[in-house]
Amino acid sequence: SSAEMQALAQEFVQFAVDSGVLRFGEFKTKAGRMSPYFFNAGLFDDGAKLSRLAQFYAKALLASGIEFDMIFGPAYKGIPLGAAVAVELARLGKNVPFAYNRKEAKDHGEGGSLVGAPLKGRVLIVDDVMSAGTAARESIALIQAAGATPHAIAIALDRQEMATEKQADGSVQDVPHSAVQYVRGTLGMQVCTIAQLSDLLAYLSSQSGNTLGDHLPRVQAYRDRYGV
Ligand code: OMP
Repeated sequence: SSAEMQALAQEFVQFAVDSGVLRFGEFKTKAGRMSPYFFNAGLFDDGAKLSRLAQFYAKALLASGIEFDMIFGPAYKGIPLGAAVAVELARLGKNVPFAYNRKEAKDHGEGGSLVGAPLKGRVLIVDDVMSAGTAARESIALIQAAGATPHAIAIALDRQEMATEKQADGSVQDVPHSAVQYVRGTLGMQVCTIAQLSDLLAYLSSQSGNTLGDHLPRVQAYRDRYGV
């Protein structure tokens, strides 16, 4: 139910804060925006944290009802995420093939930039965060180039901010919808998120009276400027 998903999202935000994955301060995002918060999935950096993270993805995925034939974890951060989710799903009785890519093509040995199971059928991309949508576009293009179907994306955090789009002249511009809305609406893919910016705002609101709660106005101001 949606109440269960909201509880899961709150539990997840707490877990990310406790793990030092979700931090507050001043950070520059890939799209060049100055953000008062940053989610660094690389800091789920021991076996117990990675295992718990995978359980969150698996719960959100099962609740979403999204069907898929295999998992793709985009380099670099998506590789351990996709692997961990594949392991957790197998543990729950849903064993699916798993693949990932290299950023640099290899010129010897197995060759090519894809590793693992052949990309085919309905592919689920497992990644960390969606902001402006650049990372998602790259994964989608890669799956299409391999002749498979980019069917769905699972991410831990949807930052719910304006997507960017490449213009005909090569420049990059903000557009008035989020990357997730674009992936769902224009590309017709399914998107599964463990938590989104609105869950983070709810969490910070619940922390009023302590130092975490003090970050609320800055995160709200960021949403007012870049949010959708
Ligand atoms: P987009 O490609 O703009 O959607 O940004 C997503 C990517 O930005 C992620 O895959 C990360 O590499 C990075 N990122 C984070 O990891 N955490 C954040 O809180 C924000 C970003 C970001 O740069 O926007």
